[in-house]
Amino acid sequence: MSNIMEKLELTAQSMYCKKIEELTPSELHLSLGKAVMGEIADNWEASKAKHNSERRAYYFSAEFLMGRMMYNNLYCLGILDDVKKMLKKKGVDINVFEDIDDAALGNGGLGRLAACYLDSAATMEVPLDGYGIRYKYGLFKQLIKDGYQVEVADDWQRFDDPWCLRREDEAVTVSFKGQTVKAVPYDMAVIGCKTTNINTLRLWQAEAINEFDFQAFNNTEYNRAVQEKNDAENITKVLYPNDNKYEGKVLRLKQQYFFCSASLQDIMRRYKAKHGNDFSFFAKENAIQLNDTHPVCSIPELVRLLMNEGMNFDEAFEIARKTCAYTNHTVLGEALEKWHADLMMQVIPEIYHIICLIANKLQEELTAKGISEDMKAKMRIVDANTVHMARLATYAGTYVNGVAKLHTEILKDDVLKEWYQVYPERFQNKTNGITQRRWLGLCNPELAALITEKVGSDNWLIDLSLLSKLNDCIDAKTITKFNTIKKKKKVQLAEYIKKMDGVEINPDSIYDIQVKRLHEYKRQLLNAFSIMTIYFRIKEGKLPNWTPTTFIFGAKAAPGYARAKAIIKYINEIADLVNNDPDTKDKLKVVFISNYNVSYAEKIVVAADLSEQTSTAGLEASGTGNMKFMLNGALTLGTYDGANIEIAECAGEENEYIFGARVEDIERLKKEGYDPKKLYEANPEIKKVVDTLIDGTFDDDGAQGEGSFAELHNALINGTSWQEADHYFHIYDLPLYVETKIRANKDYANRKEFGKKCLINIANAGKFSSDRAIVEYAKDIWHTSYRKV
Ligand code: AZC
Repeated sequence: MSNIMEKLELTAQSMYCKKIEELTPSELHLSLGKAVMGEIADNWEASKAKHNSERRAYYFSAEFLMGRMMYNNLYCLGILDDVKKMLKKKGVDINVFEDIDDAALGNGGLGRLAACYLDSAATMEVPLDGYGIRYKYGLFKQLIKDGYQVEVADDWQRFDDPWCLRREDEAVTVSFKGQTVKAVPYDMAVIGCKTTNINTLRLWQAEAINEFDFQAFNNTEYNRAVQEKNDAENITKVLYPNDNKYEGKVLRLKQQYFFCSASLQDIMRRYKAKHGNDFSFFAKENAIQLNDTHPVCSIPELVRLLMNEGMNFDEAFEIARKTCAYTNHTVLGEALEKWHADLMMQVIPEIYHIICLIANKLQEELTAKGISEDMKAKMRIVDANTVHMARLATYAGTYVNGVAKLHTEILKDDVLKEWYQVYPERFQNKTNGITQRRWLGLCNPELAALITEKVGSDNWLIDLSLLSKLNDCIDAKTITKFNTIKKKKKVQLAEYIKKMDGVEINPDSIYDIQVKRLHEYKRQLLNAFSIMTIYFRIKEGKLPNWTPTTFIFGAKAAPGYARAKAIIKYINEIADLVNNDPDTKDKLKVVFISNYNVSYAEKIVVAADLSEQTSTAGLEASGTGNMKFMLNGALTLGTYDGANIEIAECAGEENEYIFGARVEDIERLKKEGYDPKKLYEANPEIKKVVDTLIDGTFDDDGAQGEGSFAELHNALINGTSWQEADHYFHIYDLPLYVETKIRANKDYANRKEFGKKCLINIANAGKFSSDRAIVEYAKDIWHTSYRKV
């Protein structure tokens, strides 16, 4: 420990000629980061050597949503409190690191899951390293202006990046048709908890081979002089800001191929250093997990690299097939990647050629198995000039997994139905998880201390199943302690919201929170409608015993997603109305916080009473926010969907607020012919609420029935040429949802009973640790070693 402070002093001195107390926050961040990196260097080297001597796995992901690293790293090293004290002695408040931006190299659930998995693998001593992209600009920052989302570039590296080591010596080249670039690795240490194990996240940055063309410069062609540099750097310039939506752009395909090729070359180099040109051990020593289809061009790329080593196609294919496994994260059609063959041919023709060979091989294999022509047609990897990446991944890999029980069932019965019929042994479920280090230990030290007291040790940090011990100590005293902690976290969140968004909220009100990406299927609009319903009822005196409630929203919309943006504006219009109406302003408060990200989430999930998880049944693959809320004692107000189902199974449905149509109901409604217009016309309360989109209640920027609110209204009631009315079943679920919300509101008044439910949720959250999930991957898919706790 004193070691760290000495190192810090030296770093501050040598880098800035300053004493610790004189450093600016960003200088302190860099110096302390460097000091920590120095401290862990030996363990990191030792871990690398160990992983290199055994079977190991790699997590390939276009996104790693790491969040802020400083607190987490100090926490996992077990020195956060000490560093805090030592800094305090120097008159420095450790909260200065709140000025440092998150590393937001991901969009939402999929990227954050990758980050939780790296954390868990390090702690569970699974030899797993991550491979991804070092975007210059991460996910945009969100401002809210006049109720609208405004996007600003996220230049996260402006604080420098002490956690990454640039490894120039291990750079490789990646070629596209007509362009060859350098891929430079940056290594980030992923520090385990209560272990000396440290894993690595290697992120690739694209750079030019020749940065500057002097000839062109001399000819006064200044743009051409730097053209190669710009063209290369553009590849890793920015993260595509889409969540659950595929964008078939050349640059995106380049990003994917770029990091896959670089990572595979890296793995091959390491392998060759051990075994030379004998590739017979490759699949025995390496497992590659493909995080969604974004890295699926790894399969043909691995085949290509092996063929370059002298292997024939069939041999190379067998190795690739035994090495790769694929995780699916969504059933939404618009998110399933399908690349246009022409585009692929234009960018990576050799890869396209290999995909065609794989596609033919599949057809031969299916013929040999006696599969019908009809089914074979449905399984084509290349069909009508389109490459189906999920099919490629399912065929050319060991396993395919869904991310919650229901989701895996839907893959088997629907999305990948034919595949399940032919290759049933390949399908697995791996319900998602979250790391309890960041999502409880670090963000809720007060609750963590209570848990440690009750469990008898802090071993829950590495074995979350120990939480079940809490089941035996849910007494009046513990409930009171829990309620006191919750109140404290609510006060802290109120202060933070005041500071960040300038809005005052009442910590004695219920905090009913929905934070996640904005998407129609997640149904933030349903939540908005429920608030309007309650607003009208309060005004009519129909809810005399309503406990004051603060509805908190946080959500980024993809910049090109017009409806999502309209929903943000609509929520902000509701906030304006209910927060200022004298009849309701003490009973309802609506806040749309801006720039929801990992660091904001750490303050939010700890303060929630109700966790809104309102997706249309069958559409949210799992959800992981739901788990973060549960672990911190919020009750789920949600549909029977994704991991909500398993949450309710673990904690008991009587301890959650589950509402609405289930998958079977949705199927039935679709079959019968769902008619939202009829429901809307028959129910004056629904009509009044939905019509606030068009009746002048709200200002859609003077659009008066012609703008984005009217478009939302029309999509709900009439549908469009490309989508049936109310595709996401808002109108059907609204009355059920409102009644459930009112029931939760009533229940909250009984503080003891409600607190008891919260504690039961915490006690039964053990399953949702990403430690459990990562060990399942290690056992069932990768067959690597792991820690026995
Ligand atoms: C998300 C799913 O929507 C979410 O339900 C799941 O919890 C999460 O992955 C982790 O598995 N999917 C995505 O973020 N998908 C894309 C393509 O962005």
